[in-house]
Amino acid sequence: MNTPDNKTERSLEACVRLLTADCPGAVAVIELLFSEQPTDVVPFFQQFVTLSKDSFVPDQVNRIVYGRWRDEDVVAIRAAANRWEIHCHGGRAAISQIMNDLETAGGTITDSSSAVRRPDSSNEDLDDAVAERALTQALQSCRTLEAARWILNQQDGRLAILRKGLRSDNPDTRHAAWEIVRRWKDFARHLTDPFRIALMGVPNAGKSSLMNALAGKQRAIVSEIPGTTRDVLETDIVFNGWMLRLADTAGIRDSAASSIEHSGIQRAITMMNAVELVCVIIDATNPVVDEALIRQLQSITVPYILVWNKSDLLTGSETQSTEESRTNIRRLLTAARDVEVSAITGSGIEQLLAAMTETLILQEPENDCPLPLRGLWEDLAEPQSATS
Ligand SMILES: Nc1nc2c(ncn2[C@@H]2O[C@H](COP(=O)(O)OP(=O)(O)OP(=O)(O)O)[C@@H](O)[C@H]2O)c(=O)[nH]1
Ligand SMILES: [Mg+2]
Repeated sequence: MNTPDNKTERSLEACVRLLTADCPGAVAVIELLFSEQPTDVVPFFQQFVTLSKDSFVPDQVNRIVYGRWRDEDVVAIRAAANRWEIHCHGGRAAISQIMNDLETAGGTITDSSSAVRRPDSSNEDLDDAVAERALTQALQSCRTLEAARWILNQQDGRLAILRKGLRSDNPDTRHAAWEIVRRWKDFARHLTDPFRIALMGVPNAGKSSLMNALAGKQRAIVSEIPGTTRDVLETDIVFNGWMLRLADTAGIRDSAASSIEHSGIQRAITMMNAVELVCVIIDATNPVVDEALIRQLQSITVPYILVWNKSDLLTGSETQSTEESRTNIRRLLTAARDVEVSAITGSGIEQLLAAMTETLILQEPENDCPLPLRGLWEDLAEPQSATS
């Protein structure tokens, strides 16, 4: 392969900018903005990159080509006539290698926050600028490869079209665009923000043990003494490309042993309004859910899952009263899902994670759907009815 060491003399008249966050991530995107449409872009890239000859079609905008930059796999995209994007591994070494090479070749490194908005822009230009900024910010904030893929898929101009649609004078166009925002804004938000999930239940049900099992590490203190967890303790995990922020909470019971435990219970109940999913953890060998928690669950719109923990202790011949307690809980609580797990053996943990994400994400958008990323639409006035 060619390397910068045997490169031809060629000065790069382009600005080089890191579009993704200046910290380690799954992928990084480096923008190469030529001052004018380059004519000899193939030899330029060949200084650095081994590309499949057949795949390299420099005249085509939005053409994706795969190659290697020294030892790093890269994807290069001609995003516009004079604008290229190089997607590489998000580690610091890969980013600085490529940026250094481009700077050595004559490129000017510019700040990632440099403005994309020109002061004399028309509304149309502004839509393009807002769309580009929303895309850049989403890329900088996402933390998983899957989220980065969803976001990168948006860079074919569809966001600017969506933005124009939201402001369109044509009521049908405007309505269709706002429908996309209503339908997919939560999905789009969670490409960068974690879903928040509370683990709740009576003391000793195994909430902290389950949090540790889900996180794969000893994050929370576990003990056989009821009332061990006093405060909300959060930890982030990733499942199937989705970020989940789990909150372990104080066990809910009427007879709090201290004012500290009582405060913890109040915080746990308040937490229910701040999350998008509640996992009700129940000791399957002694199925109890506190009445206060049952009342809360019956009154909120947040979905919940019943998680029957300590399945490793089930013998298959539980007493009649255990069975009746289970049936009674299922009768009182209309859960989105019902999962049996063991925080100790790990059995059912995968199913619980799948149940969480399936409850949180009921549907995924089509591949060609524009996503209402943060910053793209919030400043616009949403019409009140379908005909407005
Ligand atoms: N056999 C078995 N024991 C479990 C399981 N999960 C938790 N335990 C045990 O149950 C006891 C209580 O576990 P914790 O995780 O501290 O329970 P908690 O719900 O967080 O309790 P509080 O913080 O007091 O509300 C500990 O002795 C755990 O080892 C399980 O799946 N199987
Ligand atoms: Mg606990």
